[in-house]
This record gives sequence, structure tokens and C-alpha cells, in this order.
Amino acid sequence: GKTCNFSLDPAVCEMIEKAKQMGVETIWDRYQVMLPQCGFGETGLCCRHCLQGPCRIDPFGGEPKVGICGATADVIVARGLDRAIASGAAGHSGHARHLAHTLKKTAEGKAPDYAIKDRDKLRKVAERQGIPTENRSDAEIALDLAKAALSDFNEKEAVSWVVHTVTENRAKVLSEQNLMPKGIDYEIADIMHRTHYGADAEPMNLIWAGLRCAMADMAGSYIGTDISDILFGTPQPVVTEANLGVLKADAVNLAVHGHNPVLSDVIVHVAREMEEEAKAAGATGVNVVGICCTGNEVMMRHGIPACTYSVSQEMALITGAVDAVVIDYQCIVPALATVAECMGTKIITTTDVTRMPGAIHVNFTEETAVENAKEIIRIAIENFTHRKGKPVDIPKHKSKVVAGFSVEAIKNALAKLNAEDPLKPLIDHIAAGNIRGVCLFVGCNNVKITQDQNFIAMARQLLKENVLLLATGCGAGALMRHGFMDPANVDTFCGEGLKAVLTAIGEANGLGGPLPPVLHVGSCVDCSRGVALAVELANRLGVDIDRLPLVASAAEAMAEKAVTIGHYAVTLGLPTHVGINMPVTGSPFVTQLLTNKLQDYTGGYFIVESDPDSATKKLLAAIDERRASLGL
Ligand code: BF8
Ligand code: SF4
Repeated sequence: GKTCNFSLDPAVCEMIEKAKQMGVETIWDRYQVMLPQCGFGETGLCCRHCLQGPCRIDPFGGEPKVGICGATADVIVARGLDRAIASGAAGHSGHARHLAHTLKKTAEGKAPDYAIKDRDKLRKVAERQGIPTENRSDAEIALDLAKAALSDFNEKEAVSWVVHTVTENRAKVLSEQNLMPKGIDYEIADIMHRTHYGADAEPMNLIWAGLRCAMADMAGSYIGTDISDILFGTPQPVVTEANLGVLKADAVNLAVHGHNPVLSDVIVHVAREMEEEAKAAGATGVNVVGICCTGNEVMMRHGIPACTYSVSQEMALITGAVDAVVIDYQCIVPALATVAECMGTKIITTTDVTRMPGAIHVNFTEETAVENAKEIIRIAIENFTHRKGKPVDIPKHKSKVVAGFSVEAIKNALAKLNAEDPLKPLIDHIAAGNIRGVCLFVGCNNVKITQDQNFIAMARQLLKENVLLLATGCGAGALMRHGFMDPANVDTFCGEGLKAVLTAIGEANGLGGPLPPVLHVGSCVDCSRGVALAVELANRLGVDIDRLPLVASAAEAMAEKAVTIGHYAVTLGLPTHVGINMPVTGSPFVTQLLTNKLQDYTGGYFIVESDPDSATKKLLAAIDERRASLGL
């Protein structure tokens, strides 16, 4: 297919062309209008934290050197970064709190449309969190677990979802370094307090609060994954497809967009029950497709195909084939409402935190979930009747995807090689060099980068160097639509060592072939699965996370949530690549701290590198350095 300057995805390029012909404005048009972007904002040197401002510092050392209140460049940058981290943490943990309430209502019998789907995981998580399980019913355990999760939002000695999830040594390091969060909401509020006018003016102290808040974010994300698995099932490998080609001209196309499976998982089930209603309206059925992370959630658990992700979300609507988009929250661009109006798509909002003018609002509650889902699907069916028979432009492109690699699924697969000690084969292959290291690809697409360019360039090189790749979020979306999750491409993409490992595991599991080149471990909250795997490996080896040949990369980061994930990754001890400049370069102090000095405290550090080839080299160097320190 033909690519363009904006995206390496030919399906997206086709739709950009169509949008241009139709005169529909897209994110790439709006970006052009925005250029040149403000240099003060880019470097983090703009402050609006009080009504005397805005203040901005000259990035070249001239005047003004401080804000009206005397805040230095270091203070302004650190405060701005802190607020981004707090916002990201609020997003992930708001999602987690929603799930905790759903679990609580389920346990109390107030949410009849939900159930404990993975009893085994419920017990494992409860035991890990110190909640008794013996001779207790699911409901009793679930209620305690939900309460424990909710209590982690308040101020306490330490967030239990950090204490019980990281290695013993990491918990000690966090406590000693004053990086152990005291409560998820507490840390977010603490940042809003200390970044207020005339509060914290010590840059290092400010960054430390940011790292603590990022650890609170990890806890929130972890709660999100745990409870999602308990309520909706722990993902197991599943075969499906990705890209705009998954839309069907003659079906009711309903896109689930946003993040939380509390909504999308129910939609998937109810849609399957409403096939007949769709057929009665002249459709071949209801085709539920995913956009962004909620798409990852239902792909991992139900094989729902992914339509598109992140920066190209408008393109799904440009096809003219999407009858309705139902959204929960986060990463849904406001422009979607405008494109929807042009294209005749219905936008359905479902939560109070994400409403949109022009949208239909269905107040989705756990108490009425199935009823709400039916209403939503009926809106899509009804809208299909207006579209029926009209021409649509669905790009042909789609890729085969094998998804669903929860840590449990990875360990199950490895157990076929060694039932008593499933991690041993993985460790042996790392020691032997068949696997040089592990890299977790996370985060978004960003309009500043040709879509998928960094992901593809880096994944290609790292796979050739036998680095085992995991991916979450829109990074997973990027890699899947370019064939990186199709086992048939192992030969093309992987180095000999990695190829042999993926094939051995695949064949031991009766797949008749290898695992896919890149393992899809889920949505962005599921970066917690990467943490879980790292912690298991570290415990098995008897070292802390910062010694493992394990790195992370947000090659096309965009959202504040991605900024927050990056900060918990470095706090956990990982070398963490970011392919986009964060607004910190206006402070050499903050830049140095995050990219270098932090290593002395946590073992982790940022690698900010926009060139994918250099970024790959730096990640490989970090992997090799850690191998050497382990004597490999
Ligand atoms: O939480 S990768 S654009 S959809 S923030 Fe958003 Fe970024 Fe996508 Fe998922 Ni994550
Ligand atoms: Fe300016 Fe200080 Fe107010 Fe920020 S807090 S806008 S630097 S006076």
C-alpha cells in the first residue's frame, strides 16, 4: 500500500486523502495550523500557576531569568512536569477506581450484569494483598479486595498495591528514598498543593513528589489490571485482526473507544445477543471493533478486532462505515464530534468525565449495564438503517494478530517447556543470549511523528538483535497493524536466537508454529503486566529490577498518562526511552536529574532520543550493560 508523510499505515493515508477531498479537517491539518509551536511551552518554561502570570523564562539565558514571583526555570519546569504526572495518575487511577466500585457492587449483589469471571485470579490477588481466602465465598473475598483497593486512594502509611507488587528490595529502596506513595489520591492532591503559588520551590523535591505520584499511578494501573481480569477474565492467546479493513460495509459497525472494560466488555456480550435485531434491520450482524485501549481490553479477552488507534481515530469515521462510536473516557479527541457530524456517525458518551456537544448521552451505570448496552447498540442499528446501501470507503488493509499475552498466559506457555519452573526456560534463553534482553513498547502515537515510524524502525532492529518485545496501548496497536503480531512474520522480523525461542514455545503449545514476533500484553494500564513479569523475573533471579536486561520505550509518546508511566518505569529501575521531547529541556537541572542522576537513586533513567536508530543503539547498550553486570 501507499504511505504518506503523515503515517506509515496505508489505510490511514487513504483516509487522509479522502478527508482532504471531502474538506474534512483532521489532526494533521490542525497541527499544520499550530506551527510554529511556542518555544516557551516546548521547553517547559511557561508558567500560569497564578493570576500574575503568565510568566516565561528566556531559554537562552537572557531576561527574564525568573518569573514574577521569583520562580526559576528549574522550579517552573519541575512544577509543570509534576502536574502532567498528576494528571496521568488521575486518569489511570480514575479508571481503576471505577473498576473497584464495579467489583464492590458485584460483591454486594448490586450489579447483576457483572460476575467474578476469574475466581483463581481473585484468590491469587487477594492472597498477594494479604486478604484471607480460606473458606470464604467469592463475594466475601471480592468485597474485601474492592475495599482494599479503594483504601489505597486515601492517605495511609504506604499504598498496598505498591508494597505487595514490587520486589522486596524495591519496596525498601522506595521507602528509604522517600518514593513510597502514601495514597493514590493523596499523591495527586499533594502535587496540586506543592505546585500552587508560593509552595514548593526546591526542584529536586518537586521531582521527587512527581516520582512518588508516578508510583501511585503504577498502583492504580495495577489495580485496574487485577480487577479487570477478575471481572472479565485473564487474557489468553486469541487470534484476530487489526486495521481499518476490519470494518464491514454491510454490518452495523459499532466502535468502542476509550479505556474501561466496565463498558466495552458488556457491549461485546450484548452485541452478540442482538445479532437478530441487526439482521432484521438489514445488516449482516453487529460488528464491534475497538479504538484505543478499550479496544485492547476486548481484543485481549474476546478477540474483538482493532479498528485503529490514537492519532488516526478520526480516520475510522472518514470511512463512512462507522455507525456509532461509544466512548467512556480518555484519548477521545474532541474533534471526533465534528467528523462524526460530517460522516453521519453517532457519538455516544457514557460517563460524566467525558461528554461532548452533539453526542447522545447514555448514563451508563453498573446497575443497569445490559439495559444501557442494548440502548447503545440500538442507536447503532438505527443509524445503520440510514447508511444501508450507501457507498463507503473501507481500506482493504488489515493484519492478522495473535494477542492476549497476560503474564499468566506467558507462564502457561512456558510451563509447556518446564512445568515446575516456568520462568527457567526464559531465564536460560536470556543467559544463553538467544534472548538478548526484553523491551516493553508503550504509549501513544503523536502527530509530531509520522505515525508508527519510530515503533516500526525500533521494533525491526530490536527483533533482529534478538530482543524479546512486549507491547501495550497504542504502541501495541502500531505494531499489530504492521504485522508484528502475526506469527507468520517471525522469519522476516526476528534474529535466529529469538526465532528459535518463539518457535520452541509455540510448538510446545501445539500452535504448529511460533509465537508472534511481538507479544501483546494489553492496554496502557496493563503496563502493570510488564511490571509483574519484571518482578517475577527479578525474584526468580534473586536480583532487583534495575539489574535485569529489561528496558521500556515510549517511542511516540503523547498523553500525560504516558509521561506518568515513563516516570514509574524509571522509579522501578528501568532505562526508559522517550522518542518525543518532554517539556523539561528548559531546565538543565531537571533534564540531568531525569536522564542521568536518577540512576544513583533508583537505577532507572530516561533516554530522550527522537532518532529511532540512535534510540535502538542506546537501548541495546543499556541491555548489554545490565547483562554484563549479571556476568552474562
Ligand atoms: O491509555 S497509548 S493515546 S489510548 S494514553 Fe491514549 Fe496513549 Fe493510546 Fe490508551 Ni495509553
Ligand atoms: Fe509567574 Fe510565579 Fe505566577 Fe508562575 S506562579 S505565573 S512564575 S508569578
